[in-house]
Amino acid sequence: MKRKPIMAGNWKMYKNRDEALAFIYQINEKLPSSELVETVVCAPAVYLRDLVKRQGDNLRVGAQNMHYLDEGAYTGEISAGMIKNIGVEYVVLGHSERRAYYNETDETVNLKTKKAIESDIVPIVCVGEELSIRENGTTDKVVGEQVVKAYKDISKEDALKTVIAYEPIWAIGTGKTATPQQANETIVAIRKVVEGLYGKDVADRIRILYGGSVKPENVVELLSTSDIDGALVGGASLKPESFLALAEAAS
Ligand code: G2H
Repeated sequence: MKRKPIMAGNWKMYKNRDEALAFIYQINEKLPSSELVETVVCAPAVYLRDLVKRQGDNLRVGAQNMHYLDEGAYTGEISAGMIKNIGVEYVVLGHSERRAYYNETDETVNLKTKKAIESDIVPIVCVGEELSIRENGTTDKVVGEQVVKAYKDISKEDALKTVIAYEPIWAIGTGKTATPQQANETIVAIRKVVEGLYGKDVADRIRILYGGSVKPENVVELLSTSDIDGALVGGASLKPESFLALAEAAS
């Protein structure tokens, strides 16, 4: 089954406005066709509108988080409606940094995933294990449970509107990449869990990305595996030339 690859940059809390705009101008014309790869930049919220206005045909913009409610007295939060309204088309949900520092749980990831789907925003649902889990051999079980909880009460049709990102926590920003075999094996296991929930057709069609110290030097090998459909990239997505090389490799 041929799945369209996705190359998504996650800028986290980096870049000032000038740098963000310069980045877009530098990559817009050079990106591979969106018919070959979906290229997405997930930027800090304050730049989203500026980036959407300047995105070229082959680039899309994503947020890094959103609330699961439509509105309310939630100081500092941003709703799905707000980001949709300014043209944002993707959102990263359940990133391990949000799980670790901002009380994101499997339950809130599920609520946010449902709200993103309802708002016609593509959720990039992150799952991943800590080093101790990898070492005690329960990765597939732990990551599988995260997937099951994230997709609770989500229909088959809606599940197909989502993207999963497998990001082993021990490989994030550490320079340690899971080997292509390790990453692919866990992604195969995630696909099995999806098959258990929704059947083989959905499991064959849903896109599952790898994230964790992906860079131009290792992306080709990662993407040449059977089940890795692209990458969610932090550090290496910050430099235009490096992000272009990643998008090119995925095309
Ligand atoms: C994992 C990844 C992006 P990095 O967090 O989501 O970051 O590529 O810097 O490990």
